[in-house]
Amino acid sequence: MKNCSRRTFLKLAGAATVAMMAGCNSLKKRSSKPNLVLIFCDDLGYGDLGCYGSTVHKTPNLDRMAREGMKFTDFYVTCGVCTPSRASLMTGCYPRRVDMHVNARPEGSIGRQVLFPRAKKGLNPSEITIAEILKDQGYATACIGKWHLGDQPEFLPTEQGFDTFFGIPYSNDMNRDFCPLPLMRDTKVIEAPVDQDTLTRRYTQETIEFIKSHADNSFFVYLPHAMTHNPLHASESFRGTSENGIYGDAVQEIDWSTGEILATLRQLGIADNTLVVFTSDNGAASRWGGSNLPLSGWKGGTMEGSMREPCLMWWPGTIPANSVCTELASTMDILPTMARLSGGKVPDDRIIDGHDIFDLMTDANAKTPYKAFYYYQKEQLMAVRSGPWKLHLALDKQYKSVHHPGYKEGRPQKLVNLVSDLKEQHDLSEQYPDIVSKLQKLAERARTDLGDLGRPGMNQRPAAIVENPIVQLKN
Ligand SMILES: [Ca+2]
Repeated sequence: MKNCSRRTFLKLAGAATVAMMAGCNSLKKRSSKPNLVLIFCDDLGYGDLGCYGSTVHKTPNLDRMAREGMKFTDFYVTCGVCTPSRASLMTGCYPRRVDMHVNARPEGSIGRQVLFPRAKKGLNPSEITIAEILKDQGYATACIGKWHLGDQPEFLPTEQGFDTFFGIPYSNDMNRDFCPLPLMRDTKVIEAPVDQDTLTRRYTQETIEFIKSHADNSFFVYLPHAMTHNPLHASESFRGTSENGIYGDAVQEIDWSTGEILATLRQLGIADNTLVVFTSDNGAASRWGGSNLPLSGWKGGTMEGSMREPCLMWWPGTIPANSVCTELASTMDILPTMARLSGGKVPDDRIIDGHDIFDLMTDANAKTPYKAFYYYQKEQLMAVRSGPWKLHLALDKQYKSVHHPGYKEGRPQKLVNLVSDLKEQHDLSEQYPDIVSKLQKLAERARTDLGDLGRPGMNQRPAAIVENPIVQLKN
């Protein structure tokens, strides 16, 4: 009897130990902070993925990511070109807020909308980036890819919250005689000009290695691809594989890359503790083979095709599978959302424009936190959206284009309903004067807050200017 009792006791004790261990494990799992992976393509259009309607690109991995996660239909960037769009992603603010809409070229001209090699300007180190918030929460942080928020030493990713940087400091078409396109590791150039055919593959390898070496801790990988920005490149094994030339090959290699990253997370058993976000910095450009269909407009403008992007979010067990979010969200929301998930805080000593959208990611009935969304081009307020309505504002004059400094003639206002008129063709301003007036009031609020052409905003913060930039990239 005693023996039996003892055996029973041992058995029970053993079971209790197992239960306790299981309890510890699940507690550990629940309380550990989620890993965060942010994949940011360059100039990839709304219509470039199979799950967004592309018939010329095969994207089985991204299509599977959409089936296993959430697809956003109304996900915006804050500007149709690289630098301002990335400034928003990193800070959670409109580019106007952080003064990253207008660049300063080495010679001082402000004709362009993005930073050029040796620019005197960069994202002010006093801004608080996503990486800085996550680093404070104990995350290992890596930037693997294109930075484009300043190439001077004080602006590089390693000064903005990233433990490591492997990538190019600006766009892949900025390959100049005086400065061949550099591949950098942290603050050092390791190859120039970089062999661009290899970039997507090497970024993927670096990402997988970083994930593997930090699988036991919380990590944040920011992976801003060089593709599909012109000049287009793909590695040998992807060349000629698509029905859409080199552009399609590059898209398909990005699809492969994403599949490899998700497979790594599954193999390591950390998929259910990792949020992966996949999106793009602006719409496809008109000339290189991309598609923004069914939207109108191209990169560089304020039509939907320029500023609305494909966006997939994947977190098995947390984000419902095969779900679609049609509410308005933006890249500015990534910082507040990731801050919350990490247990960190959104900075409260400054205005942050983005919102925590965890509810949108997990609750089909959640509504957008935006009362209004603003479309700026450079420092000019072009349009405002509220609900389904978008008002293209009446302008006395407007910027010519991304590549041509100067102004062209103005335009009359145009009110469109984005639900019934995705191509923004039919002006309804005469039928809905009350809506026009409401949107004009919202626009005026933005002008007071953030400014407009020739009108300073009240709540802008300065970018940093370097008077005598060090040309540290020239080896
Ligand atoms: Ca871009």
